[in-house]
Amino acid sequence: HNKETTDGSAAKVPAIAQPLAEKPSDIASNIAFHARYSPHFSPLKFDPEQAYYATADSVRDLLIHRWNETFLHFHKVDPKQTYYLSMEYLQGRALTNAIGNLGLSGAYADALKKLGYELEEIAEKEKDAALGNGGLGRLASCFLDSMATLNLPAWGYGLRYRYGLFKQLISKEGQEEVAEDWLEKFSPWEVVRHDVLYPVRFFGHVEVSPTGSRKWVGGEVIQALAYDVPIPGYNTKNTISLRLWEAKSSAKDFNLFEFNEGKYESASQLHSKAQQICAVLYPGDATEDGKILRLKQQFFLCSASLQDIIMRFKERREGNMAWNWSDFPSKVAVQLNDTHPTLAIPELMRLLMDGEELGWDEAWDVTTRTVAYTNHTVLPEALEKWPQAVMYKLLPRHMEIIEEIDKRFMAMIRSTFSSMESKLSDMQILDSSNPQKPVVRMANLCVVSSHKVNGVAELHSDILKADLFANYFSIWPAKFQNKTNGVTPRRWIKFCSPELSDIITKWLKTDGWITNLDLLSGLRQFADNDKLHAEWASAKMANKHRLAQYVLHVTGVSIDPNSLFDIQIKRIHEYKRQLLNILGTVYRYKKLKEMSIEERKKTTPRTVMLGGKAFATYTNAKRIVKLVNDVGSVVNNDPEINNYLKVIFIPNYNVSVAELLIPGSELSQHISTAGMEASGTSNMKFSLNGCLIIGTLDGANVEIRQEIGEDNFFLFGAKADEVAKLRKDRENGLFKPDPRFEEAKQFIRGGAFGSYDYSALLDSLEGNSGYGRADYFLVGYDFPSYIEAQSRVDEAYKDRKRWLKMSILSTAGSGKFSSDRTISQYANEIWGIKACPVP
Ligand code: CRA
Repeated sequence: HNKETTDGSAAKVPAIAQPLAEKPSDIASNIAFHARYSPHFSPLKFDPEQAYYATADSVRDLLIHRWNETFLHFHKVDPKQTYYLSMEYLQGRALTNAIGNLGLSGAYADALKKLGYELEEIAEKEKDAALGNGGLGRLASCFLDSMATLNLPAWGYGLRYRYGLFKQLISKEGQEEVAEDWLEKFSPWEVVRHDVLYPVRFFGHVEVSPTGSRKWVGGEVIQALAYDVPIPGYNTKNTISLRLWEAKSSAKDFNLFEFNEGKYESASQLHSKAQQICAVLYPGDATEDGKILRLKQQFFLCSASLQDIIMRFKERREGNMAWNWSDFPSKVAVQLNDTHPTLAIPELMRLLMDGEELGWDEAWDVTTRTVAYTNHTVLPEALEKWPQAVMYKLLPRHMEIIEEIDKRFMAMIRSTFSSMESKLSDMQILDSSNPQKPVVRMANLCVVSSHKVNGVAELHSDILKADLFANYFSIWPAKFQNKTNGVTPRRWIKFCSPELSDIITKWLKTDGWITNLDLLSGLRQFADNDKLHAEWASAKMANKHRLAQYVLHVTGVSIDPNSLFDIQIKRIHEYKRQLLNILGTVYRYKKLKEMSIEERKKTTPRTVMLGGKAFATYTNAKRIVKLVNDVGSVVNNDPEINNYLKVIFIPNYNVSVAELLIPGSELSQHISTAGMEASGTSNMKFSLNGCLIIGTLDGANVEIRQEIGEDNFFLFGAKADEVAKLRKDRENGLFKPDPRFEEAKQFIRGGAFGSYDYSALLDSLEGNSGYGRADYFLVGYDFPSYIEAQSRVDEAYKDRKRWLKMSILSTAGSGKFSSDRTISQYANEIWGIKACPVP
């Protein structure tokens, strides 16, 4: 195989004896080889877990081979590259995805059969890599898949958290969090790069030289060590990198003298400080210490990544005397995934000015042409504001730079847009309006310093322009764009629903839709076809059976695959209104109780499933989790009702659970208060899998409804532009609650679901809410139209032909929501990068 190492320098590498297997028999011997020679396991055993690791190792050989070729090719061609900076990646499992992207699913399944195993059984041994919280992190992972598949020269950068998102246990008390040890044994998908190591400084002070140049010195210095995860594209050789940084202290930071004197803790102080940085995803930031740690994480990601980017930029210019720093933006695009990596802006300025000796104007020009920012939320609590005092302490030089950016920005407004002067206090980066607690507004820093700013769905981008960033939009209209989110069709239909995928391929007479999702529209012409209906229904039913088995396994409750499977899975948040769902379900239960047996028999049986994690300190979200579980305990054990309704809380929702739930769903709920869900991405996955949506006109729902047709979407609720007035009315006592809403709440308050006191949760929906913002999320206002939309769902489900047609049309209309489309738009309209396929 040494002939395959294309680059001349690699010719020194001796021939590789171990074959890169692609045929089942070779793969089987390759897996056996890894099982035998892996240092991690006893050679006498070949249990499913060992089979997983050995299989992963054999896939890894293939990936590393392609990865090296990709890297060498990019190095040779030297195209402009995108660097995606994100504090979160929700990668989930890698094995099925990697094998599928390599086009080797069948070969691996056959090989494992020879060894006595089913591929699915082996794949389940893998732990989810959950280095993210929710949609934003999963989006980043879908983007990587699309970048690789589209052959784009791109890298992902993130942090290698020791513990990812917590594991959720459900007990009588509700949610419990325990650390999720995704690295318990090891991850076969990461390669540590011992030679890729950068120093990252914290604290210290700024030193001014006699010539006036400034330098950041002192403080503590932690090393950033690279761990690379290969990201294979689908049906291409291109395999790109997700580079995750780990924090390390160096041996010289270990005080052997102190240690020998018995001062163990102080001897290894920096070691434990380094360990803290990447210990957990998103530590709580309510305390001063927590804030510093979170800020340290953010800066650690930004500094290490930029040093790496600059190093690569310089390396590729070696031997070329004519290069100039102003070329940097024609080789490098940096995308900030929300404000979390905002510090990349002052860090790039610092590296260019203090390190490379550029003047302010040149550094500013390079920085602003390089960096672009994506906003993912308009929720005020998620718009980061760091106390200036904390920033001065941790990053003194960066604060100087931020102050200068702010000063120059204000001067520019005064001189060029004098009519905006009255808005300056809103637009400023530094907000000192509260002298007790002056802060840095990270979103403002991003907008001022980026060449492009985008929202993640049309409605959300419009809200940014009209509301959150309206002042900036008036001076820089061309800066603002929309990039509607998307999801990768590989993971989210091809691999998680192979039966349905095969049917689609058969009817479209091509599998081209997997990389050109618009082709799905070709299914429209068959939407009434009885043969397709039969195939479609049987694939859906198989997925429902698989899901029912899983539910039985994790909850002990058996559910009926002939009932309507109704699913809401996402982070638990008041704005996402799981409470509306459960109140609606409680109302349904009460009505069923009141019916005669004959009447009940005419209803549409439903299985309502909810899943999602609540942030550990978010009390109301945790109460919602408990309420769902309590309602489930009563309903599922009520012999009169449990043939017509079941309520299931799916524990520990994560990427691989989603891969089971979504293909098996028929109705999914995307019911946020209009204007609050920036996009949503699971809505796209459901609709792609032929699941119908009940939803509000919010986020990407708006575009999904446009694409699949109004008749195929169960719409209800207030519109985004009505929300402000409805809240005002509510505060002014003008809201008259629907009796059905009162009835549902009363039923819970009366103790129908146990003795737990839900008044604190339910009071948040009343005029007497402790927040002074009664029913801020308009659950009461939207309740009647929600109940009515649910009745329309029940009716539609009774008409099988109609339902199947709607289901097919949902899939047929989902072409727009491929992350391939989203990423092509970023590539063309923001990054200016082109495909660079490995020959
Ligand atoms: N919570 C939005 O709320 C959106 C994703 C990805 C979110 C979702 O509506 O689909 O981003 N916002 O764009 C966010 O994380 C910091 O803001 C999300 O995942």
